[in-house]
This record gives sequence, structure tokens and C-alpha cells, in this order.
Amino acid sequence: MAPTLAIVGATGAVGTVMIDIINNRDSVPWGEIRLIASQRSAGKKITVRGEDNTVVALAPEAFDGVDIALFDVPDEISAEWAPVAASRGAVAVDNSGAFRMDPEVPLVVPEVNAEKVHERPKGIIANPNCTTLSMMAALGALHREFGLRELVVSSYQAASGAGQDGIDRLYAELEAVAGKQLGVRAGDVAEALAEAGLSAETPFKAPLALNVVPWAGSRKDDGWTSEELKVRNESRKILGIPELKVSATCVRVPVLTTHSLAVHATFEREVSLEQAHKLFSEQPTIVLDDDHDNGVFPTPAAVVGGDPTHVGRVRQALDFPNTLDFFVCGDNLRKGAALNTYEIAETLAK
Ligand code: 11C
Repeated sequence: MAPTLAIVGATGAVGTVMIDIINNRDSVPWGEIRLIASQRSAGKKITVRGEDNTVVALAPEAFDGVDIALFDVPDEISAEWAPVAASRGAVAVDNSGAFRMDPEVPLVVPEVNAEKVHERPKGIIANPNCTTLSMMAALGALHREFGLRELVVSSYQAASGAGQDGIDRLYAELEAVAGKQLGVRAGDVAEALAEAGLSAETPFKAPLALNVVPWAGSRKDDGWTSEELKVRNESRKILGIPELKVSATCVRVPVLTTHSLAVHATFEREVSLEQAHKLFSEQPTIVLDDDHDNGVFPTPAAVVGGDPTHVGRVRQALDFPNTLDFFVCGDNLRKGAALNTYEIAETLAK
């Protein structure tokens, strides 16, 4: 019998992208697709593969008969409900941060470690943070060939990483600064936002319009942010290199959707630009946008809304042996969240 798929958080930002992905697949392996959300959204009708599907309320019985439950909800909801789904016989694939570093929960990127979906003693599989995910297809391909040893990363993260609040805030800020000669005097952008009635309480800790903000996530010890530690810890776990040396600086930029990363990666073995190009070209989920002579490189505006990771500006480091520098862009709501979660479910269904 075809497996039953549940989407928990079906009406949220990532759940909506998930349904879009399902609706645009040529075929899906599922029998029933059950949409689950909070009591507030129960009863709402959403079109899935051409048919009206009524959202049901999150409750233990909602998981009865479900084979795979995809969770696109905040950490605390996943922490409570993914084990409930698992106890009812479903495999829970969780897109929150609740279980990622649990040693009994695999953290999966199908291009890198698909086999881990079978090692799930808790019945839960975790999906990585979108910042980590955006570079994993590229790093996985390079690691298999050259053996990754050290990673220095700067992120350029989109506002939608901070959810609907982040999206709304960036649009409001752009409207407040539009058509004005700002960014010429310290504090003039903040003043314009205040004049437009925007609260000083922002998801970004500083104005994002006409600015970049070297802060993403929450405050952790010794000056690090949660995003920077996630990049370090999750990269180690996905790639299976517990001692991988990682240093990340996570920065928010005034881009709506699509995270970018500048990656400086050092390997055990000698690398070459030609080999790196070949590996990226052979990876079906990567698009290589790297034509130095013709100014071809990836940008968020050209990548948003698509599934692949785009890679460009690939260079062999001049002063560091066995080291490549490159730039990646990936849609943080698709491969960074809904798509990878869905691909884990497809891997399970196979
Ligand atoms: C951001 N990467 O851009 C975050 C959003 O751990 O799933 C995703 C947080 C997470 O703000």
C-alpha cells in the first residue's frame, strides 16, 4: 500500500513551500497526504495535487495510520510532538533544531549521508539548519574526493530565515527608506525607520535596509551566535568529521529569500580548480555558475525559488595549500528547509 504522509505545520511558511513542492512533483509515492496544523487552522482547505485537503488539528490521533510525518514547526512544538508521532508508528522528519544534535537522531542531507535514514532508534530524523544546508551538497562532493579538514565560512543570510516576522520587517524597512537619500550619515537609516513608525524591536537587532548585520540567531557563550555554532556542529555531524575545524561568521543581509555563503575549505589532499568544477558539475543538485571571463556567478536574486544549490567564484587559494574558496547560494525555504525535509521522506519511501 502507498505510504501515508503527514505535514505538521502545513499552513506555515515552510509548510506552504512543502505543499508547493509536492504539487509540482511529476509523481509522488504517497497514498494519503494528511495536513496537520494548530487548532486555529483546523478545517481550512488547501489544494494538494489537484484535490481539496482539509487541515486537521494537531492531536495524538492525527498520526494514526501515518507512515512519515514531516514537522515544519517551532522547536518546542517538535520537541513535544515528534516523539508522539513516533510512538504512533510514524517516522518523524523534523525541520526544527530540537533533535539535530541528539546522538540517537540522524541529521540527514540525502546527497551526503542518505544511508543514515535507517539509523533512527527514536523514530526521528532531523533536517539541518538552512545556513548549514546551503553549502552541504557542495562540501559533500568535495569531501568525498579530497577529505575536508578545515572550514572558514561567512554567511549572507536572507530575512526570511527569521520567519514571517523577518519578511514583514524587511518589506516595511524597504518601504520606509525608499526614494530617500539615506546611508550618508551615521544613524540616518534608524531615524527614518523610527519616523515611519517602525518599532525599535526588530528581529535583526539593527536596521537591515541599506545595511548588513553581523548577527543571526541567539546569543551563545564567548561571543558566538546560535547560527554560528549550528554551522560548526551540524557540519561535523552531517559530514561525519567530529574533529572538523570550523569557524563561521553569520551575517544578515537585506535579501528576502536565499542564503549565500563564502566558503574557504581546506582538504587533506591536493585540490585543483578543474577537479572542483568537475565534481560540482557531476552533482545533480548543484548548478555551476562559474564563468570568470564572462562575469557569471550566483546571486540570491537569480537563484530564489529554485531547488538546486548554485556554486560559483571557485578559486584555488593562493596562500593556503589544498584549499578552495567559493561562493554558494541556496533558497533557504526550499533546499534549506522544505525540500531537504521532503527529500528525506522520498529517500525513506524508496
Ligand atoms: C536563519 N538559519 O536564517 C536561520 C533559520 O535552526 O532551523 C533557521 C533556524 C533553524 O535565521
